[in-house]
Amino acid sequence: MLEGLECPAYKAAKIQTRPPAGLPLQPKQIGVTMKLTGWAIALAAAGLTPTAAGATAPQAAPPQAISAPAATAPAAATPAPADAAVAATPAPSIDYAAPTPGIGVPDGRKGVQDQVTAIGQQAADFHDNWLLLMCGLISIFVLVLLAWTILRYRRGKNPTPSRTSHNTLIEVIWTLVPVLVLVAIAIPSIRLIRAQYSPPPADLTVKVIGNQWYWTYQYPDNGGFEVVSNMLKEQKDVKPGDRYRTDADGPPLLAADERLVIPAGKIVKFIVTSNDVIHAFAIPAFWTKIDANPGRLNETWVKVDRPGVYFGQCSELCGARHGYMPIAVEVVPEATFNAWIASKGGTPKGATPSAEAVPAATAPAPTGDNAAVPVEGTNQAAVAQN
Ligand SMILES: [Cu+2]
Repeated sequence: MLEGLECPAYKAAKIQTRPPAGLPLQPKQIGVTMKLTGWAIALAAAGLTPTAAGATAPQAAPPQAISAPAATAPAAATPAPADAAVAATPAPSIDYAAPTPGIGVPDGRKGVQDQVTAIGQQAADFHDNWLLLMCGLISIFVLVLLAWTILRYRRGKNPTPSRTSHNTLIEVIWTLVPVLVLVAIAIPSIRLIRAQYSPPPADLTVKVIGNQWYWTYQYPDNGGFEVVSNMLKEQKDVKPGDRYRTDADGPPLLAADERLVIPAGKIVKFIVTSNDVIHAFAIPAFWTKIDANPGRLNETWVKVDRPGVYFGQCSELCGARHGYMPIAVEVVPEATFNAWIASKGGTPKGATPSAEAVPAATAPAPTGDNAAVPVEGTNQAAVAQN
């Protein structure tokens, strides 16, 4: 839908702001890029009237063509379905687990998802049992006070209003009580922020990179291999023989062809950055949300004890296909994690790379559909369609 609304000025600005491949952005360039992006957004907003949308729609490619390249690029690189390609890698791959309904997946319930990290539980408790309680009590108090004033002091009941203008006791109360309310909110908030931003030493570091419009996950502790993760499309949207989403992969718009796999019970540090525009790495069940900025490394961490699949999404408006860059995290026991690493050509942390693992780790392309080749394919396809 959004693609059709993209105005030519926005497209032109996006092409201008894309840095040349291989050149890191300098601070000055980032400033210029942000300025141009700002103008582009303003121009895009100006063009988002129904008339403008109608006028630009015919220039846009048909929906299938737009949604096609990202997810089919890996399949195009390897004509066989992705499952077959994974099976052909040197070490045995792991079977991805099916998601558990209601855990790590939105299921229509209101409120925050069930939290699976200690910080998430602390934060959800603070929100549900303290913030909401205080909001409720304050709202009821104000409502009752208002109703009482309206009824008791209406003109019919109180024809001669009092001319009292000061009351020291009440003034002290209505100054002190809000201060106490703020202190009662600030203390647990600051405690929570301190816990979030002072991570314990990491057992594993994963570099998370946002791209328009997919994620790449690098494992520097495990030989530096990279996983490219694209959204899985529905069966009706793919060519016959290409991989499509099934319920075992996850819900529509959240299932990804490759998952971010991490070991259970370990401190995992995520270094988050971007290759193009600002994205955001967010997984609701972990209480994790952090911006992926080009030219910057942001850091967050999780420790998940429960093995399972947890879904998130890019949470920063990053362009036409912003809604199609899900994050699928699979938490597995350590043995399974090591098997998965080996299947991707990596090595367990601290282990000396074996003779066979070295070339695979330094040149991930031969490992098949998830390696460097689809990055180019996907990116170029995405650029070409704009
Ligand atoms: Cu994004």
